[in-house]
Amino acid sequence: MSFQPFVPISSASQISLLPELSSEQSLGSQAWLLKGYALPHAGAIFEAVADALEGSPLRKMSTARGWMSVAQSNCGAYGWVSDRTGYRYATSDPLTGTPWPAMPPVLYQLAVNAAQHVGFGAFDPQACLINYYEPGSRMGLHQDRDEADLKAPIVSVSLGLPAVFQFGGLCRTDPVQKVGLEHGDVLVWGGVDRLRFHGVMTVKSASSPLAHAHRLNLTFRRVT
Ligand code: MD3
Ligand code: FE
Repeated sequence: MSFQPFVPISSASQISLLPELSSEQSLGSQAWLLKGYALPHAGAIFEAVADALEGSPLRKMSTARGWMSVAQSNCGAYGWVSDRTGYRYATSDPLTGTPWPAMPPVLYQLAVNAAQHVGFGAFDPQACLINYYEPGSRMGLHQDRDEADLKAPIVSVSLGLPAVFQFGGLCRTDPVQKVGLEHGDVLVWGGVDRLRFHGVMTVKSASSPLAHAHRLNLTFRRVT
């Protein structure tokens, strides 16, 4: 699975002049969308992710119900893995048999800062799941509940192609709110919103040849 790094279209100096691009939206009482929060760091994030993927490449994992359409890898002390027997966190990459690449400082710091920005102090993420969507990829409605520490927040960074995120309730059948996620957006959620069902609708290809060709999502979690 190849990873195509891409250059940010706008420069950081242009972005900082547009306060509306870094506004925060509240999605729940403890869930926030930080529009454009990661934009100034997009280039550095792509480089850091490309480095990590040299140690642990992208791969499509299997589940009890079939193959995932999203290609994934991890960096950090723990990585989220799935196979036909279920989901778990592992300290080694089952593909290489070696520990996951270390979490690059630029990724760690971005996650810590974003959590701090909305009031989650002292977030110390141990796992960064790298989700790579090609057009046609999706992530069905699910809860993130494989972590022993459900008190810590989760931070997710979206880059590249836009997607429609589904933000549901605590029951699978609760109505979902649809939220557009764009290049540079960061989501932070925890507390009462930590176990909400969520998913990503099928990613559409870009209409412009100058646009990004894939969607990259980084999800930072405390595991133990
Ligand atoms: C809000 N990834 O890897 S991240 C996942 O965009 C995952 O690739 C999605 O869900 C992605 O598990 C969405 C944003 C997100 C994740 C979990 C949440 C938002 C959430 C849990 C509760 C509330
Ligand atoms: Fe999730």
